[in-house]
Amino acid sequence: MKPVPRLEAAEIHVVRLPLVSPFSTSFGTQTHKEAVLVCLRSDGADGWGESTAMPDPFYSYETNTTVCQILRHYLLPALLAAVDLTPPAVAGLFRRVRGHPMAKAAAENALWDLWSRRNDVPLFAALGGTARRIPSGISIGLQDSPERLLAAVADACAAGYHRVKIKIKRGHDEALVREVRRAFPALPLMVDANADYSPADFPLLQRLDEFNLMMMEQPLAEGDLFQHARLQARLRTPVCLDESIGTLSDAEAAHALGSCRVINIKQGRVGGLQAARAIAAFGLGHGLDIWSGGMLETGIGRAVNLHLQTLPGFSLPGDTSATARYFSEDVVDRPVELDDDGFIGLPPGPGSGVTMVPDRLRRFRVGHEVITR
Ligand code: OSB
Ligand code: MG
Repeated sequence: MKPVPRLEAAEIHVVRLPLVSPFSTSFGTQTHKEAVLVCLRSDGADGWGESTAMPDPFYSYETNTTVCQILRHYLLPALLAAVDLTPPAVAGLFRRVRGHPMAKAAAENALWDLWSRRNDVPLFAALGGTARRIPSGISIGLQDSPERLLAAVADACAAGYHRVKIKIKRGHDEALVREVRRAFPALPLMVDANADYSPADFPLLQRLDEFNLMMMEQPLAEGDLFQHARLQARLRTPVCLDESIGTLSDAEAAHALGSCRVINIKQGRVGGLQAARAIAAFGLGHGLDIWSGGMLETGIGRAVNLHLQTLPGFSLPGDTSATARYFSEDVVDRPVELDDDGFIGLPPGPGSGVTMVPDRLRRFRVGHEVITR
């Protein structure tokens, strides 16, 4: 790939957007989306990236505070100092920093966007993907009552989502899944536990086999590939790993151990698009189903997730749903919408295809800093 002209400046913006409705998982409830955005500038062009970290270390150890600190002191200075910078070279420049994949992904995403805008190609083409419409999927948070859950699933079906994921946690599982399955016998349905269960719960998790779920996402602890393998051996339902897969070697180990049959790739969780692409290629070559997760991203990260899903290996609908489910106003245009048949078109034009709206950025912004050479 052709290098971008030397970067002139890098900016960190922290935005906080109210969610249209609260989103609850086994680890907590979010009423707002607070995200760290990175803007890279070179020769009159801008590239934007978004971190998938949250304010609290409940999904992963990173927080928006650690993301800002790692970007400010290590990652953005490394990009500003680099000559002959290309997106695939970023992972090498960042290698010295241990961990912090969400900080790395935000910076790398911004460079992919900048590179493809400067070269007047859509992001999917820069990544080597094939233009196609992306099948939508939806992740429905824990609800206050079974009636509300059934209503939310009915809404999702009416909107045309290709598959429905519902969150479960200890004590809010078997009976809920039974009711949803009874009301929607043919629905492509799956559950996500966000690591809430332990090996003591194997009997319960085995009873979920009865409901013909597409998969069971991250039932056990993040670091526990061994117990996931023991569980998968006892289940007919495929296990899908989310939190457990931080690197390509995690995917290799999970496959070798038989810990899962499916991987939810979040490009933020694995350190960016280059790493996500490598894991998708591994999945394709080894019979693992792969799909793209989501982290309630603003339009910046949501567009990246759509482009990512044009790559070979993304065999199942992901968690990319319509912007209006999350935000009444986003920081970028245009919002993601579903076609009549539940597909999502790629944002048109070069780069990620979405455009920052400066007035909205200013209104939602709770932090801003400029890093110079
Ligand atoms: O486990 O996939 C998850 C949101 C925040 C943190 C973790 C998860 C999720 C989702 C929502 O399931 C996916 C989305 O709608 O973006
Ligand atoms: Mg998950």
